[in-house]
Amino acid sequence: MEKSITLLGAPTGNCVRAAIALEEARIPYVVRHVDLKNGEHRAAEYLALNPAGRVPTLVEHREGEPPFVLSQSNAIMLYAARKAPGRLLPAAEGRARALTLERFFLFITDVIAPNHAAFYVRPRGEQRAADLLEERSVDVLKLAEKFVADTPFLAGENYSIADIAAFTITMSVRKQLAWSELPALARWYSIIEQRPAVTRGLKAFVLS
Ligand SMILES: N[C@@H](CCC(=O)N[C@@H](CS)C(=O)NCC(=O)O)C(=O)O
Repeated sequence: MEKSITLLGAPTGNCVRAAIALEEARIPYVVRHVDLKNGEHRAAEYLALNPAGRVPTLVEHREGEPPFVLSQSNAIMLYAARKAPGRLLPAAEGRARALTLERFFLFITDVIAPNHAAFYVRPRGEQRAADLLEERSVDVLKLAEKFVADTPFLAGENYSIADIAAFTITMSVRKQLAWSELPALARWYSIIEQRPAVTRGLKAFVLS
């Protein structure tokens, strides 16, 4: 059955994580740019797909079926992981899978979410709140130094969605980190950065 996938988005961390996961899972997709500056994400056509008016959105088209829509970056990552059994998330229920999900959600809920909250409140004049949220986010991010001290990846021996989640946020706060105190994290960062799928995902929403 004919199938095609469109990833709608913009050059933001949430969109790039989704793109990297699709790239790593070798899922073919086409990018459709959503112009945030001009409010395209608040237009009726986009809201029909993603009622929250946020990016990214994945739309899977199959001949003869209504489109299947995912409107959360983390759901898109899990969808990609499911299509690439064992490569981004251990397939079997068990400790390795539980640990991977633990590290994935630690970054999503305790690092990325407060960082985004800071980004939201700062331009609204809440400097102190923004500083506190950023500090809280970076404090948790720094825990990753221990995770990668004895293993190459965040959840152990294998690359996973936890590394993708951690990579984009680490990239966006890299200038705030005291890298000399984070040698294992620095090594991990340079390994992830060099992955071809990461390079492609980082470029997915760059307008040429
Ligand atoms: N929980 C959503 C959050 C999506 C989100 O906040 N996206 C931001 C860009 S990173 C956005 O669309 N911002 C535009 C706006 O809020 O107007 C996800 O992970 O997909």
